Amino acid sequence: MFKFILPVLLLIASCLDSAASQTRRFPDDFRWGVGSSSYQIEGGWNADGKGESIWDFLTHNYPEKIADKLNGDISADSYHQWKRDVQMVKELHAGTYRFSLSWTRIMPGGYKNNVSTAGIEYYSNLIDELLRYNITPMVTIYHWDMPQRLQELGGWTNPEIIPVFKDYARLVLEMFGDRVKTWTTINEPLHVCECGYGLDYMAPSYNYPGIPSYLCGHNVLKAHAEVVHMYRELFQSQQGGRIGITMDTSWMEPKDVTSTEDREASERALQFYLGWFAHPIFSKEGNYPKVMIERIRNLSKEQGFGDRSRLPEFTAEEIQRIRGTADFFGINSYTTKLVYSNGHNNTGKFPVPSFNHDMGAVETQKGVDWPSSGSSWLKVYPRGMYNLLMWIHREYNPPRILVTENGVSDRGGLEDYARVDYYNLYLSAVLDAIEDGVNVKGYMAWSLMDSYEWKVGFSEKFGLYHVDFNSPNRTRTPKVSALVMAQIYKTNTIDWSYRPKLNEEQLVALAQLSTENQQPKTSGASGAVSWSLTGLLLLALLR
Ligand code: GBE
Repeated sequence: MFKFILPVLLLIASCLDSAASQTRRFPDDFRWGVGSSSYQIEGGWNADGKGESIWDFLTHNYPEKIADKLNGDISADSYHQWKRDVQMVKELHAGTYRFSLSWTRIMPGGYKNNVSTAGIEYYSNLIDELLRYNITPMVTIYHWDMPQRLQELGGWTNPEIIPVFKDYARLVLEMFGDRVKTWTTINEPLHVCECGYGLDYMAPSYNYPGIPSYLCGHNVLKAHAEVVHMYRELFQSQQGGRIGITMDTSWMEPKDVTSTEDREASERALQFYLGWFAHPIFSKEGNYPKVMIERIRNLSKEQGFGDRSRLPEFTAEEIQRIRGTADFFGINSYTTKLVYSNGHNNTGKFPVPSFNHDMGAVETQKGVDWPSSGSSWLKVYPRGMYNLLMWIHREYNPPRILVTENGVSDRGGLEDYARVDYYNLYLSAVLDAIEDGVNVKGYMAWSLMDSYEWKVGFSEKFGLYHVDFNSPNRTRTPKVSALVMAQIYKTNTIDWSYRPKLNEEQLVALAQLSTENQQPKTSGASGAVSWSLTGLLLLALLR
Protein backbone atom coordinates (compact mmCIF):
# COMPACT_ATOMS: atom_id res chain seq x y z
CA MET A 1 0.00 0.00 0.00
CA PHE A 2 2.72 2.46 1.02
CA LYS A 3 4.53 1.47 -2.14
CA PHE A 4 1.96 3.43 -4.13
CA ILE A 5 1.69 6.50 -2.00
CA LEU A 6 5.16 7.85 -2.56
CA PRO A 7 5.10 7.78 -6.39
CA VAL A 8 1.60 9.23 -6.38
CA LEU A 9 2.69 12.02 -4.06
CA LEU A 10 5.71 12.68 -6.21
CA LEU A 11 3.55 12.80 -9.30
CA ILE A 12 1.15 15.27 -7.71
CA ALA A 13 4.04 17.36 -6.46
CA SER A 14 5.65 17.52 -9.87
CA CYS A 15 2.36 18.47 -11.52
CA LEU A 16 1.81 21.22 -9.01
CA ASP A 17 5.35 22.37 -9.54
CA SER A 18 5.16 22.68 -13.31
CA ALA A 19 1.75 24.30 -13.11
CA ALA A 20 2.94 26.88 -10.62
CA SER A 21 6.29 27.64 -12.14
CA GLN A 22 5.64 29.00 -15.57
CA THR A 23 9.27 29.19 -16.55
CA ARG A 24 10.77 30.07 -19.90
CA ARG A 25 14.44 30.31 -20.69
CA PHE A 26 16.35 32.79 -22.87
CA PRO A 27 19.34 31.84 -25.05
CA ASP A 28 22.58 31.54 -23.09
CA ASP A 29 24.30 34.44 -24.83
CA PHE A 30 21.34 36.80 -24.37
CA ARG A 31 22.42 40.22 -23.20
CA TRP A 32 20.58 41.81 -20.27
CA GLY A 33 20.78 45.45 -19.39
CA VAL A 34 19.15 48.46 -17.87
CA GLY A 35 19.01 52.05 -19.09
CA SER A 36 18.98 55.73 -18.17
CA SER A 37 19.72 59.08 -19.82
CA SER A 38 21.84 62.04 -18.75
CA TYR A 39 19.29 64.82 -18.39
CA GLN A 40 16.81 62.53 -16.68
CA ILE A 41 19.09 61.43 -13.83
CA GLU A 42 22.27 63.47 -13.51
CA GLY A 43 21.27 66.83 -12.07
CA GLY A 44 24.35 69.01 -11.60
CA TRP A 45 22.92 71.11 -14.39
CA ASN A 46 25.61 73.80 -14.08
CA ALA A 47 28.16 71.91 -11.97
CA ASP A 48 31.85 72.38 -12.80
CA GLY A 49 31.14 74.59 -15.78
CA LYS A 50 28.50 72.47 -17.52
CA GLY A 51 26.81 74.46 -20.28
CA GLU A 52 23.11 74.98 -20.83
CA SER A 53 21.16 72.41 -22.84
CA ILE A 54 17.77 72.84 -24.49
CA TRP A 55 16.18 71.03 -21.53
CA ASP A 56 17.80 73.41 -19.04
CA PHE A 57 16.56 76.26 -21.17
CA LEU A 58 13.02 74.93 -21.60
CA THR A 59 12.46 73.97 -17.97
CA HIS A 60 13.96 77.21 -16.59
CA ASN A 61 12.17 79.57 -18.94
CA TYR A 62 8.89 77.77 -19.53
CA PRO A 63 8.19 75.80 -16.33
CA GLU A 64 4.48 75.99 -17.12
CA LYS A 65 5.10 73.55 -19.98
CA ILE A 66 6.08 70.84 -17.48
CA ALA A 67 3.29 68.92 -15.73
CA ASP A 68 4.63 69.57 -12.21
CA LYS A 69 6.61 72.70 -13.22
CA LEU A 70 9.80 70.98 -12.00
CA ASN A 71 13.14 70.55 -13.77
CA GLY A 72 16.16 68.26 -13.87
CA ASP A 73 18.49 70.65 -12.02
CA ILE A 74 19.17 68.01 -9.36
CA SER A 75 16.91 65.09 -10.29
CA ALA A 76 18.36 61.81 -8.96
CA ASP A 77 21.71 63.57 -8.59
CA SER A 78 23.63 60.89 -10.44
CA TYR A 79 26.32 63.49 -11.00
CA HIS A 80 27.22 62.71 -7.40
CA GLN A 81 25.52 59.36 -6.78
CA TRP A 82 27.05 57.42 -9.69
CA LYS A 83 28.78 54.87 -7.47
CA ARG A 84 25.45 53.88 -6.00
CA ASP A 85 24.03 53.66 -9.53
CA VAL A 86 26.68 51.14 -10.47
CA GLN A 87 25.91 49.16 -7.31
CA MET A 88 22.29 48.98 -8.43
CA VAL A 89 23.18 47.75 -11.90
CA LYS A 90 25.27 45.10 -10.22
CA GLU A 91 22.46 44.14 -7.81
CA LEU A 92 20.23 43.66 -10.85
CA HIS A 93 22.74 41.22 -12.38
CA ALA A 94 22.57 43.36 -15.51
CA GLY A 95 25.53 42.75 -17.79
CA THR A 96 25.04 46.07 -19.58
CA TYR A 97 24.35 49.60 -18.40
CA ARG A 98 22.98 51.86 -21.12
CA PHE A 99 23.46 55.53 -20.28
CA SER A 100 23.89 58.73 -22.28
CA LEU A 101 26.46 61.50 -22.35
CA SER A 102 25.50 65.09 -21.75
CA TRP A 103 27.02 67.08 -24.62
CA THR A 104 27.19 70.31 -22.59
CA ARG A 105 28.89 68.58 -19.67
CA ILE A 106 31.68 67.64 -22.06
CA MET A 107 31.59 70.66 -24.40
CA PRO A 108 29.76 73.45 -22.55
CA GLY A 109 29.12 75.53 -25.66
CA GLY A 110 28.68 72.58 -28.01
CA TYR A 111 31.96 73.25 -29.85
CA LYS A 112 35.34 71.60 -29.42
CA ASN A 113 37.10 74.86 -28.59
CA ASN A 114 35.98 74.41 -24.99
CA VAL A 115 36.24 70.94 -23.46
CA SER A 116 35.47 70.35 -19.79
CA THR A 117 37.95 68.13 -17.97
CA ALA A 118 35.44 67.66 -15.16
CA GLY A 119 32.87 66.38 -17.65
CA ILE A 120 35.31 63.91 -19.20
CA GLU A 121 36.36 62.74 -15.74
CA TYR A 122 32.80 62.17 -14.62
CA TYR A 123 32.06 59.72 -17.44
CA SER A 124 35.51 58.19 -17.30
CA ASN A 125 35.03 57.35 -13.62
CA LEU A 126 31.58 55.94 -14.27
CA ILE A 127 32.92 53.72 -17.05
CA ASP A 128 35.80 52.47 -14.90
CA GLU A 129 33.47 51.73 -12.02
CA LEU A 130 31.21 49.69 -14.32
CA LEU A 131 34.15 47.75 -15.70
CA ARG A 132 35.35 47.01 -12.18
CA TYR A 133 32.18 44.95 -11.77
CA ASN A 134 32.30 43.45 -15.23
CA ILE A 135 29.39 45.54 -16.44
CA THR A 136 29.53 46.52 -20.10
CA PRO A 137 28.90 50.21 -20.68
CA MET A 138 26.59 50.96 -23.61
CA VAL A 139 26.82 54.63 -24.42
CA THR A 140 24.25 56.81 -26.17
CA ILE A 141 26.04 59.84 -27.60
CA TYR A 142 22.87 61.95 -27.90
CA HIS A 143 19.73 61.49 -25.81
CA TRP A 144 17.92 64.77 -26.45
CA ASP A 145 20.03 67.37 -24.60
CA MET A 146 21.25 69.62 -27.44
CA PRO A 147 23.52 72.50 -26.38
CA GLN A 148 21.33 75.60 -26.21
CA ARG A 149 23.87 77.67 -28.17
CA LEU A 150 23.61 75.23 -31.08
CA GLN A 151 19.83 75.32 -30.85
CA GLU A 152 20.04 79.05 -31.35
CA LEU A 153 21.59 78.23 -34.74
CA GLY A 154 18.63 75.98 -35.53
CA GLY A 155 19.83 72.78 -33.84
CA TRP A 156 19.22 69.72 -36.01
CA THR A 157 17.55 71.79 -38.75
CA ASN A 158 20.85 73.47 -39.62
CA PRO A 159 23.22 71.23 -41.65
CA GLU A 160 26.07 72.91 -39.77
CA ILE A 161 25.16 70.50 -36.96
CA ILE A 162 26.67 67.59 -38.91
CA PRO A 163 30.39 68.49 -38.56
CA VAL A 164 29.81 69.86 -35.06
CA PHE A 165 28.13 66.64 -33.88
CA LYS A 166 30.96 64.74 -35.51
CA ASP A 167 33.53 66.74 -33.51
CA TYR A 168 31.70 65.95 -30.29
CA ALA A 169 31.41 62.27 -31.20
CA ARG A 170 35.07 62.12 -32.17
CA LEU A 171 36.13 63.42 -28.78
CA VAL A 172 34.04 60.91 -26.85
CA LEU A 173 35.17 58.02 -29.07
CA GLU A 174 38.76 59.08 -28.42
CA MET A 175 38.26 59.49 -24.71
CA PHE A 176 36.12 56.46 -23.92
CA GLY A 177 36.40 54.11 -26.91
CA ASP A 178 39.22 52.14 -25.30
CA ARG A 179 36.68 50.99 -22.69
CA VAL A 180 33.26 51.39 -24.33
CA LYS A 181 32.46 48.70 -26.89
CA THR A 182 28.84 49.45 -27.68
CA TRP A 183 27.77 52.85 -28.96
CA THR A 184 24.57 54.34 -30.23
CA THR A 185 24.67 57.70 -31.94
CA ILE A 186 21.20 59.08 -31.34
CA ASN A 187 18.28 58.02 -29.22
CA GLU A 188 14.89 58.07 -30.94
CA PRO A 189 15.36 60.41 -33.91
CA LEU A 190 11.60 60.38 -34.39
CA HIS A 191 11.14 62.08 -31.04
CA VAL A 192 14.08 64.38 -31.55
CA CYS A 193 12.59 65.62 -34.82
CA GLU A 194 8.82 65.29 -34.76
CA CYS A 195 8.21 65.86 -31.05
CA GLY A 196 10.87 68.59 -30.79
CA TYR A 197 10.26 70.55 -34.00
CA GLY A 198 6.89 69.45 -35.37
CA LEU A 199 5.02 69.48 -32.08
CA ASP A 200 5.18 71.37 -28.82
CA TYR A 201 6.11 68.20 -27.01
CA MET A 202 9.83 67.86 -26.46
CA ALA A 203 12.47 70.60 -26.31
CA PRO A 204 13.02 72.80 -28.31
CA SER A 205 9.21 72.78 -28.67
CA TYR A 206 9.08 74.53 -32.05
CA ASN A 207 5.46 73.51 -32.62
CA TYR A 208 6.01 74.01 -36.35
CA PRO A 209 4.37 71.11 -38.18
CA GLY A 210 5.24 69.63 -41.56
CA ILE A 211 8.56 71.29 -42.42
CA PRO A 212 11.39 71.47 -39.86
CA SER A 213 11.01 67.91 -38.59
CA TYR A 214 11.97 66.62 -42.06
CA LEU A 215 14.99 68.92 -42.17
CA CYS A 216 15.93 67.63 -38.74
CA GLY A 217 15.55 64.02 -39.85
CA HIS A 218 17.70 64.64 -42.90
CA ASN A 219 20.55 66.08 -40.83
CA VAL A 220 20.19 63.48 -38.07
CA LEU A 221 20.61 60.69 -40.63
CA LYS A 222 23.62 62.35 -42.22
CA ALA A 223 25.24 63.16 -38.88
CA HIS A 224 24.66 59.60 -37.71
CA ALA A 225 26.23 58.21 -40.88
CA GLU A 226 29.26 60.49 -40.64
CA VAL A 227 29.90 59.37 -37.06
CA VAL A 228 29.60 55.70 -37.97
CA HIS A 229 32.00 56.11 -40.93
CA MET A 230 34.44 57.93 -38.68
CA TYR A 231 34.22 55.16 -36.08
CA ARG A 232 34.79 52.51 -38.71
CA GLU A 233 37.71 54.36 -40.28
CA LEU A 234 39.54 55.57 -37.19
CA PHE A 235 38.53 53.51 -34.17
CA GLN A 236 36.72 50.27 -34.81
CA SER A 237 39.67 48.09 -35.80
CA GLN A 238 41.77 48.99 -32.75
CA GLN A 239 38.90 49.31 -30.29
CA GLY A 240 36.83 46.40 -31.57
CA GLY A 241 33.40 47.75 -30.65
CA ARG A 242 30.01 48.09 -32.30
CA ILE A 243 28.03 51.18 -33.23
CA GLY A 244 24.37 51.61 -34.10
CA ILE A 245 21.32 53.75 -33.58
CA THR A 246 18.22 53.46 -31.40
CA MET A 247 14.84 54.13 -32.98
CA ASP A 248 11.36 53.93 -31.53
CA THR A 249 7.80 53.24 -32.40
CA SER A 250 4.69 51.87 -30.84
CA TRP A 251 3.27 48.84 -32.61
CA MET A 252 0.63 50.09 -35.04
CA GLU A 253 -2.22 47.62 -34.94
CA PRO A 254 -4.91 47.95 -37.63
CA LYS A 255 -8.06 49.10 -35.82
CA ASP A 256 -10.07 46.54 -37.73
CA VAL A 257 -7.78 43.77 -38.94
CA THR A 258 -10.31 42.68 -41.52
CA SER A 259 -10.29 46.13 -43.18
CA THR A 260 -7.79 46.62 -46.01
CA GLU A 261 -7.82 50.36 -45.38
CA ASP A 262 -6.89 49.95 -41.73
CA ARG A 263 -4.17 47.47 -42.59
CA GLU A 264 -2.73 49.93 -45.11
CA ALA A 265 -2.94 52.73 -42.56
CA SER A 266 -1.06 50.58 -40.06
CA GLU A 267 1.65 49.80 -42.59
CA ARG A 268 1.94 53.50 -43.52
CA ALA A 269 2.22 54.48 -39.87
CA LEU A 270 5.06 51.98 -39.35
CA GLN A 271 6.84 53.31 -42.44
CA PHE A 272 6.48 56.90 -41.23
CA TYR A 273 7.36 56.30 -37.58
CA LEU A 274 10.08 53.70 -37.94
CA GLY A 275 10.85 53.48 -41.66
CA TRP A 276 11.68 57.21 -41.78
CA PHE A 277 14.97 56.37 -40.02
CA ALA A 278 15.23 52.61 -40.39
CA HIS A 279 14.74 52.41 -44.16
CA PRO A 280 17.69 54.68 -45.09
CA ILE A 281 20.00 52.69 -42.80
CA PHE A 282 18.74 49.10 -42.80
CA SER A 283 16.97 48.45 -46.12
CA LYS A 284 18.78 47.00 -49.14
CA GLU A 285 18.01 49.98 -51.36
CA GLY A 286 18.43 52.75 -48.78
CA ASN A 287 16.67 56.16 -48.87
CA TYR A 288 13.36 57.06 -47.22
CA PRO A 289 10.47 54.62 -47.60
CA LYS A 290 8.82 54.98 -50.99
CA VAL A 291 5.44 55.70 -49.45
CA MET A 292 6.90 58.65 -47.54
CA ILE A 293 8.68 60.09 -50.56
CA GLU A 294 5.59 59.83 -52.76
CA ARG A 295 2.99 61.05 -50.32
CA ILE A 296 5.00 64.03 -49.15
CA ARG A 297 5.98 64.98 -52.69
CA ASN A 298 2.36 64.83 -53.90
CA LEU A 299 0.94 66.61 -50.88
CA SER A 300 3.63 69.31 -51.06
CA LYS A 301 2.68 69.97 -54.68
CA GLU A 302 -1.04 70.13 -53.86
CA GLN A 303 -0.26 72.50 -51.00
CA GLY A 304 1.54 74.97 -53.24
CA PHE A 305 5.13 74.09 -52.44
CA GLY A 306 5.79 73.41 -56.11
CA ASP A 307 8.36 70.83 -57.08
CA ARG A 308 10.32 71.02 -53.86
CA SER A 309 8.97 68.36 -51.54
CA ARG A 310 8.92 69.22 -47.86
CA LEU A 311 10.81 65.95 -47.43
CA PRO A 312 14.35 66.76 -48.59
CA GLU A 313 15.96 64.52 -51.18
CA PHE A 314 19.17 62.57 -50.77
CA THR A 315 21.64 62.38 -53.65
CA ALA A 316 22.52 58.89 -54.88
CA GLU A 317 25.84 59.26 -53.12
CA GLU A 318 24.21 60.21 -49.82
CA ILE A 319 21.88 57.23 -50.05
CA GLN A 320 24.88 54.92 -50.30
CA ARG A 321 26.72 56.73 -47.52
CA ILE A 322 23.84 56.26 -45.08
CA ARG A 323 22.90 52.69 -46.03
CA GLY A 324 24.42 50.05 -43.77
CA THR A 325 25.65 52.43 -41.09
CA ALA A 326 24.72 50.31 -38.08
CA ASP A 327 26.13 47.17 -36.52
CA PHE A 328 22.85 46.49 -34.73
CA PHE A 329 19.22 47.59 -34.79
CA GLY A 330 18.27 49.32 -31.53
CA ILE A 331 14.52 49.55 -30.88
CA ASN A 332 12.61 51.22 -28.05
CA SER A 333 8.97 50.28 -27.68
CA TYR A 334 6.45 50.50 -24.88
CA THR A 335 2.93 50.15 -26.19
CA THR A 336 0.53 49.70 -29.11
CA LYS A 337 -1.78 52.07 -30.96
CA LEU A 338 -4.82 51.19 -33.04
CA VAL A 339 -4.61 52.78 -36.46
CA TYR A 340 -7.13 53.67 -39.13
CA SER A 341 -7.01 55.71 -42.28
CA ASN A 342 -7.72 59.44 -42.09
CA GLY A 343 -10.62 59.23 -44.52
CA HIS A 344 -10.51 59.37 -48.31
CA ASN A 345 -9.57 63.01 -48.63
CA ASN A 346 -7.36 62.93 -45.52
CA THR A 347 -9.08 65.89 -43.85
CA GLY A 348 -10.15 66.74 -40.34
CA LYS A 349 -7.89 65.56 -37.60
CA PHE A 350 -4.54 67.19 -38.39
CA PRO A 351 -2.99 70.55 -39.31
CA VAL A 352 -2.04 70.87 -42.98
CA PRO A 353 0.77 70.34 -43.62
CA SER A 354 1.95 68.07 -40.80
CA PHE A 355 3.70 64.79 -40.28
CA ASN A 356 0.46 63.07 -39.25
CA HIS A 357 -1.42 64.51 -42.20
CA ASP A 358 1.35 63.32 -44.51
CA MET A 359 1.04 59.88 -42.92
CA GLY A 360 -2.74 59.90 -43.36
CA ALA A 361 -3.33 57.61 -40.42
CA VAL A 362 -5.06 58.21 -37.12
CA GLU A 363 -4.01 56.52 -33.89
CA THR A 364 -6.18 55.73 -30.96
CA GLN A 365 -6.37 53.59 -27.85
CA LYS A 366 -10.06 54.25 -27.34
CA GLY A 367 -12.14 51.24 -26.57
CA VAL A 368 -9.30 48.83 -25.88
CA ASP A 369 -9.41 46.77 -22.72
CA TRP A 370 -5.66 46.70 -22.31
CA PRO A 371 -4.41 47.42 -18.78
CA SER A 372 -3.39 51.02 -18.22
CA SER A 373 -0.27 52.44 -16.55
CA GLY A 374 0.96 55.64 -14.95
CA SER A 375 1.15 57.29 -18.41
CA SER A 376 -1.90 58.08 -20.50
CA TRP A 377 -0.19 56.90 -23.71
CA LEU A 378 1.08 53.60 -22.34
CA LYS A 379 -1.31 50.67 -22.35
CA VAL A 380 -0.19 47.10 -21.88
CA TYR A 381 -0.44 44.92 -24.98
CA PRO A 382 2.54 42.53 -25.10
CA ARG A 383 1.50 40.99 -28.41
CA GLY A 384 2.38 44.37 -29.93
CA MET A 385 6.03 43.82 -29.02
CA TYR A 386 5.99 40.44 -30.74
CA ASN A 387 4.32 41.91 -33.83
CA LEU A 388 6.79 44.78 -33.99
CA LEU A 389 9.83 42.51 -33.75
CA MET A 390 8.38 40.27 -36.47
CA TRP A 391 7.75 43.34 -38.66
CA ILE A 392 11.34 44.56 -38.24
CA HIS A 393 12.60 41.07 -39.03
CA ARG A 394 10.52 40.79 -42.20
CA GLU A 395 11.24 44.32 -43.34
CA TYR A 396 15.02 44.54 -42.75
CA ASN A 397 16.15 41.16 -41.44
CA PRO A 398 18.86 42.72 -39.25
CA PRO A 399 21.36 40.22 -37.85
CA ARG A 400 21.31 41.83 -34.38
CA ILE A 401 18.30 43.50 -32.80
CA LEU A 402 18.66 45.01 -29.34
CA VAL A 403 15.57 46.07 -27.45
CA THR A 404 17.18 49.19 -26.02
CA GLU A 405 14.15 50.38 -24.04
CA ASN A 406 11.01 48.73 -22.74
CA GLY A 407 9.21 49.28 -19.47
CA VAL A 408 6.15 50.71 -17.78
CA SER A 409 5.25 53.62 -15.53
CA ASP A 410 3.21 53.93 -12.40
CA ARG A 411 2.65 56.78 -9.95
CA GLY A 412 5.01 55.52 -7.26
CA GLY A 413 5.52 52.94 -4.53
CA LEU A 414 7.76 49.94 -3.95
CA GLU A 415 5.22 47.15 -4.36
CA ASP A 416 5.04 47.48 -8.11
CA TYR A 417 3.43 44.19 -9.07
CA ALA A 418 2.00 45.76 -12.20
CA ARG A 419 5.54 46.40 -13.38
CA VAL A 420 6.50 42.81 -12.57
CA ASP A 421 3.62 41.58 -14.71
CA TYR A 422 4.53 43.95 -17.52
CA TYR A 423 8.11 42.69 -17.66
CA ASN A 424 7.09 39.05 -17.53
CA LEU A 425 4.56 39.59 -20.29
CA TYR A 426 6.77 41.68 -22.57
CA LEU A 427 9.77 39.41 -22.09
CA SER A 428 7.57 36.47 -22.95
CA ALA A 429 6.61 38.25 -26.16
CA VAL A 430 10.29 38.91 -26.94
CA LEU A 431 11.01 35.24 -26.41
CA ASP A 432 8.14 34.27 -28.70
CA ALA A 433 9.76 36.38 -31.41
CA ILE A 434 13.17 34.79 -30.79
CA GLU A 435 11.61 31.35 -31.04
CA ASP A 436 10.06 32.41 -34.33
CA GLY A 437 13.45 33.28 -35.76
CA VAL A 438 13.96 36.97 -34.93
CA ASN A 439 17.55 37.85 -34.02
CA VAL A 440 16.95 39.64 -30.74
CA LYS A 441 20.29 39.58 -28.95
CA GLY A 442 19.62 41.72 -25.92
CA TYR A 443 17.08 43.57 -23.80
CA MET A 444 17.48 46.71 -21.72
CA ALA A 445 14.81 47.52 -19.18
CA TRP A 446 13.76 51.14 -18.86
CA SER A 447 14.63 52.40 -16.39
CA LEU A 448 17.28 51.84 -13.75
CA MET A 449 15.59 54.31 -11.40
CA ASP A 450 12.81 56.86 -11.14
CA SER A 451 13.90 59.92 -13.11
CA TYR A 452 12.85 63.20 -14.59
CA GLU A 453 10.24 62.19 -17.16
CA TRP A 454 10.61 65.16 -19.51
CA LYS A 455 7.31 67.02 -19.96
CA VAL A 456 5.59 65.12 -17.17
CA GLY A 457 8.30 65.98 -14.66
CA PHE A 458 8.52 63.56 -11.75
CA SER A 459 4.89 62.48 -11.83
CA GLU A 460 5.40 59.25 -13.81
CA LYS A 461 7.83 56.62 -12.52
CA PHE A 462 9.57 54.08 -14.73
CA GLY A 463 12.28 52.98 -12.28
CA LEU A 464 13.22 49.54 -11.03
CA TYR A 465 14.66 51.54 -8.13
CA HIS A 466 12.63 54.07 -6.22
CA VAL A 467 14.35 57.41 -5.68
CA ASP A 468 13.49 59.55 -2.68
CA PHE A 469 13.65 62.97 -4.34
CA ASN A 470 13.27 64.68 -0.95
CA SER A 471 16.34 63.15 0.65
CA PRO A 472 19.66 64.97 0.31
CA ASN A 473 21.47 62.01 -1.24
CA ARG A 474 18.48 60.88 -3.27
CA THR A 475 18.20 57.53 -1.52
CA ARG A 476 17.56 54.67 -3.93
CA THR A 477 15.56 51.60 -2.88
CA PRO A 478 14.85 48.51 -4.97
CA LYS A 479 11.19 48.00 -5.85
CA VAL A 480 9.75 44.48 -6.02
CA SER A 481 10.34 44.62 -9.77
CA ALA A 482 14.07 45.10 -9.15
CA LEU A 483 14.18 41.81 -7.23
CA VAL A 484 12.27 40.07 -9.99
CA MET A 485 14.48 41.45 -12.73
CA ALA A 486 17.59 40.46 -10.80
CA GLN A 487 16.24 36.92 -10.69
CA ILE A 488 15.43 36.94 -14.42
CA TYR A 489 18.82 38.37 -15.34
CA LYS A 490 20.66 35.97 -13.08
CA THR A 491 18.86 32.84 -14.25
CA ASN A 492 18.14 33.80 -17.87
CA THR A 493 14.62 32.66 -17.09
CA ILE A 494 11.17 34.17 -16.66
CA ASP A 495 9.42 32.54 -13.75
CA TRP A 496 5.80 33.57 -13.14
CA SER A 497 5.71 31.92 -9.75
CA TYR A 498 8.59 34.02 -8.44
CA ARG A 499 7.05 36.49 -6.01
CA PRO A 500 9.79 37.89 -3.79
CA LYS A 501 8.94 39.21 -0.35
CA LEU A 502 10.11 42.71 0.48
CA ASN A 503 13.56 42.61 2.04
CA GLU A 504 14.73 44.49 5.13
CA GLU A 505 15.93 47.51 3.18
CA GLN A 506 12.61 47.80 1.39
CA LEU A 507 10.54 47.43 4.56
CA VAL A 508 12.47 50.22 6.27
CA ALA A 509 12.07 52.46 3.24
CA LEU A 510 8.41 51.59 2.92
CA ALA A 511 7.73 52.56 6.55
CA GLN A 512 9.54 55.82 6.02
CA LEU A 513 7.70 56.57 2.82
CA SER A 514 4.31 56.09 4.37
CA THR A 515 5.10 58.25 7.41
CA GLU A 516 6.37 61.04 5.20
CA ASN A 517 3.46 60.46 2.86
CA GLN A 518 5.56 61.91 0.10
CA GLN A 519 4.21 59.74 -2.66
CA PRO A 520 1.71 61.24 -5.04
CA LYS A 521 -1.64 59.54 -4.66
CA THR A 522 -1.65 56.40 -6.74
CA SER A 523 -4.44 55.69 -9.11
CA GLY A 524 -3.30 52.16 -9.70
CA ALA A 525 -2.37 50.95 -6.21
CA SER A 526 -5.50 48.90 -5.70
CA GLY A 527 -5.05 47.46 -9.14
CA ALA A 528 -2.14 45.25 -8.10
CA VAL A 529 -4.17 42.11 -7.48
CA SER A 530 -6.43 42.30 -10.50
CA TRP A 531 -3.31 43.25 -12.40
CA SER A 532 -1.56 40.01 -11.61
CA LEU A 533 -4.63 38.13 -12.69
CA THR A 534 -4.89 40.04 -15.94
CA GLY A 535 -1.22 39.32 -16.47
CA LEU A 536 -1.65 35.59 -16.05
CA LEU A 537 -4.72 35.63 -18.23
CA LEU A 538 -2.91 37.50 -20.96
CA LEU A 539 -0.02 35.09 -20.73
CA ALA A 540 -2.35 32.17 -21.04
CA LEU A 541 -3.92 33.74 -24.12
CA LEU A 542 -0.53 34.41 -25.63
CA ARG A 543 0.91 30.97 -25.24
C1 GBE B 1 11.37 57.01 -24.15
O1 GBE B 1 10.75 57.43 -25.30
C2 GBE B 1 12.57 57.89 -23.90
O2 GBE B 1 13.68 57.46 -24.65
C3 GBE B 1 12.94 57.93 -22.45
O3 GBE B 1 13.87 58.96 -22.23
C4 GBE B 1 11.71 58.09 -21.59
O4 GBE B 1 12.03 58.12 -20.23
C5 GBE B 1 10.77 56.96 -21.89
O5 GBE B 1 10.38 57.06 -23.20
C6 GBE B 1 9.50 56.96 -21.07
O6 GBE B 1 8.68 58.04 -21.39
O7 GBE B 1 0.17 62.65 -24.54
O8 GBE B 1 0.49 60.89 -26.16
O9 GBE B 1 1.25 63.17 -26.65
C7 GBE B 1 3.45 61.11 -25.72
C8 GBE B 1 9.64 56.67 -25.66
C9 GBE B 1 4.56 60.64 -24.84
C10 GBE B 1 8.73 57.49 -26.48
C11 GBE B 1 5.38 58.61 -25.67
C12 GBE B 1 6.87 60.29 -24.89
C13 GBE B 1 6.48 57.86 -26.30
C14 GBE B 1 8.03 59.56 -25.51
C15 GBE B 1 2.50 61.83 -24.84
N1 GBE B 1 5.64 60.01 -25.60
N2 GBE B 1 7.73 58.14 -25.66
S1 GBE B 1 1.01 62.17 -25.61
